[in-house]
Amino acid sequence: MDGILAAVVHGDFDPPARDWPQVASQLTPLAAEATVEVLTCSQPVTYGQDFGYHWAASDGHLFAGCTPVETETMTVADLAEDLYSRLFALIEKLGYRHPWRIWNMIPGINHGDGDEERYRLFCQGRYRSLKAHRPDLFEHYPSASAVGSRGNTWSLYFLAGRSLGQPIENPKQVSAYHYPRRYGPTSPSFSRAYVKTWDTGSTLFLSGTASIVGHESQHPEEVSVQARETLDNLRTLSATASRVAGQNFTFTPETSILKAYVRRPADLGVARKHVEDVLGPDHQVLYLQADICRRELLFEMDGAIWVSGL
Ligand code: 3EB
Repeated sequence: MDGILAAVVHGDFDPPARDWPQVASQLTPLAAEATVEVLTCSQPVTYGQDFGYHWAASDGHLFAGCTPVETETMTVADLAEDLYSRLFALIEKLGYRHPWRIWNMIPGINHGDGDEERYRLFCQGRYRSLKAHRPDLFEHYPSASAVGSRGNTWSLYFLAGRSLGQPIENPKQVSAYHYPRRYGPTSPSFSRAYVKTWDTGSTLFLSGTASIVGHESQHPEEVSVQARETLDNLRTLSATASRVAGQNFTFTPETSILKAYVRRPADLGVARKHVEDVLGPDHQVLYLQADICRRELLFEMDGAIWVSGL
């Protein structure tokens, strides 16, 4: 099959069976009943299932995803470790050893107090798996998002390839993998962004980006200013990536896609107004209800920018 790599389904929609992976994000769109993200590809694609993941592979890259239901038999950290260990086994087996971009949707991400918060336990499990299987990725992590879903089903999907890309950090933010102890016993294993360049162009993957400066959350409980700070961080990231990679990554409706994660559905209007003030009204942004990995954060965005024709 030439053309479709995968579909990521947001919201209440059960697509008819297809050859390609169809992964439910477990998140609900705020401005539509359901939205399907279709990942396309200009090369022939083959499909399969291994280690609990549905995958799609072209010559250049691999997509895979899984949506395990959480049961009481495993702790959050053990489940995260298991998902990542199977991810590493899969990319090893298929020969796409370099993860570029990972999305993690974690049920009840803010449940539990202090170091027992589920996000912190997730970070521990992810780190344990990295340490066991891929210490070469330390501080050379893929781009990622980790947000909270409702219900008891996880969603983890990713893109990987046969060659390395370039991790990018945000000079305005402490690298997440250097966050101080107060955010948890194991700092989060992701890079702020990741550039992948090949023959026909270059893609900048932007990690989940929130209203954090240094390592501290800014403007707690104020969604409007959090949106501004988030967009400012995204702009700093795209400028940094452009300099590092010698590319011109810009946010235009033709060259970028964005998702916005909004914790409280009632904040959609305010969040959207601030996004449109900065990006203009023509930019397509997919608004999803999601919990954010720190309780005081109400808003986060991620996305990608591409440049074609090198
Ligand atoms: C932050 O900047 C917000 O643990 O993989 C953003 C993106 C966040 C990815 C992850 C967490 C992750 O710390 C949270």
